[in-house]
Amino acid sequence: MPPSRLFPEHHVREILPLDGAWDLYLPPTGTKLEPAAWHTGRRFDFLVPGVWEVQWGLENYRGEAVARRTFSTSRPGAARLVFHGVSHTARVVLDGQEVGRHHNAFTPFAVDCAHLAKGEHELLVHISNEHDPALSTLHIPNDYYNYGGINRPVEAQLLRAACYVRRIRVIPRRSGGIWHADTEVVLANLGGPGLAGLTLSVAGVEHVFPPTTLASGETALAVRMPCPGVACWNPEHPVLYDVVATLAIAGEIVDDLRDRIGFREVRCEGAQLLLNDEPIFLLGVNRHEDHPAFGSALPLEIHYQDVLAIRHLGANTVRTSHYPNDQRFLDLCDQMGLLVWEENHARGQTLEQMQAPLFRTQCRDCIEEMVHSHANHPSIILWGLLNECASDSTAGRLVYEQQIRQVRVLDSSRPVSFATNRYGADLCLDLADLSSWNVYFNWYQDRAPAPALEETIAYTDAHGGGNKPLLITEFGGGGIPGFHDPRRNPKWSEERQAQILAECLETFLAHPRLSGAIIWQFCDVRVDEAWALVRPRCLNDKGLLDDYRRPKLAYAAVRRIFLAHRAKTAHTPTKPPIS
Ligand code: ADA
Repeated sequence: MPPSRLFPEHHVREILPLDGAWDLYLPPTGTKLEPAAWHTGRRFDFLVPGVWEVQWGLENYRGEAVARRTFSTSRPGAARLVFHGVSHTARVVLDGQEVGRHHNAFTPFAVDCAHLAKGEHELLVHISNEHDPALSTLHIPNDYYNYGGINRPVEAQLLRAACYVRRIRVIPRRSGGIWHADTEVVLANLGGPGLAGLTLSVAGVEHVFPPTTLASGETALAVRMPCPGVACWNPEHPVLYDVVATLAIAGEIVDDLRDRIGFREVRCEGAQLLLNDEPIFLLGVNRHEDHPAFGSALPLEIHYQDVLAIRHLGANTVRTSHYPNDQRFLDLCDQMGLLVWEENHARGQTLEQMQAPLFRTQCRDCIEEMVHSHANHPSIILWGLLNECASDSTAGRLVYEQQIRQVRVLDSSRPVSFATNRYGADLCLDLADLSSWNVYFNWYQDRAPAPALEETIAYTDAHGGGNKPLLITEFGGGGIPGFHDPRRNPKWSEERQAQILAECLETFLAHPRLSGAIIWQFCDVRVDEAWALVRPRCLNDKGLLDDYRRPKLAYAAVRRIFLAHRAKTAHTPTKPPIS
């Protein structure tokens, strides 16, 4: 099993995991590392995936570093280096040559090498986690932490030929009473023209494409395949099927790629969100990828335990606030039946920040990488973008329009939304398929949930969000773990946090206009020090669990409400089993 997924993606392509022991070099002083003199820096032992903030002495380091390792290949030929996440800006140097650059901690990238010699290779990754708009407009001092390091797995892929299967895309569609798979396979050719034979198998049904001459670059082949007899994917029965593309050149199998899919459709009809034609209600939590022992480089075990905790809570949904998540977490959601709102990486950007030229291109790349790499996950039912950005200005609206259009072009099979807090001023509600509100009734705003919700609904319906599903995408309050004062019941106490969530949930779950309520947030997370004065302990402590995943009072309070709600709506297909 490759370290990056929960199942083998290849049987033919040879995978060399590059996780484990690396060296990390930091500047001898300051935060800038002279590119050619990295070896004169301070050396640390570094475990990949990992962030340098876990090192003693580097807990607060923000600057440049170089991660280095060597690896050996047993034969010469074409190869790929695949990085599932470098936080946050990377320059890749292989055997002394720069071979790739990437920005954004939360999306994968690959470097193709048309020829890699047999033997030992040196791999350097120049990394920065600096807050510098000239480098990254997406990583700003934020209400979560921008770590430094290689936060997701890395692998070298040894190809058997210059042509390989770059990606598979499957959109399940039901028509004429049976499921079909609308598939597209993208082949890449790093060499001269080649005659390729491609076989695609979807849920056991096979399609052989006519032989195709591959020019260099990308070639996309598409086919609609009927898949009779398959079972639907839903949270109660998250049935997954294999998709395998096998590539032959001159009759010899040279490459393969496997993925997993689920047969389900999501759409909005009037004010309802439908999963396989049935209305669903999202009972959810927002989750950051963060843990005090691992930073953003969560090991599989933490992803798994988080899914268990979310299911035990009685939730059926997780929102990947505020960036694309690790594939292994999405794999777990697929197979354990959690619904996912996945979003691009852009939180709380001002209009000025949104207008920086780099912001547009970096968002564009992030969206493309997110959709290309995650589109087959049946658990992802919604794409989100631009959380709490400037949707209250006409110039901001242009950015919303552009990004929503981009998502729809890349994927026509899922609704798109954005979470807004611009109550009374939002100019973009008409653009999205669903209206999604971040509200902090009884926390930032002393507004009782019931009347405040009515006002929010009336405002939404009058400003472009009428006749569309409506979600509450964030609500909650701070709770400092272990701070109890049931008598005075002050803000920041566990009692008050539980009370705020319970009052909001009772209102939200009873309201027929809503299609979901997603709590802020799953667990406490580290934030940037710029937020220190409104974030005790420099953590956003609105978690149901603390940062080490120990439940606060709110967890049990929410669980009671979620379970009671599920018991009342036992007929809906949205209940993952509770362990
Ligand atoms: C916002 C934002 C979250 C978090 C939250 C809070 O709604 O989307 O990232 O900052 O507020 O805790 O205030």
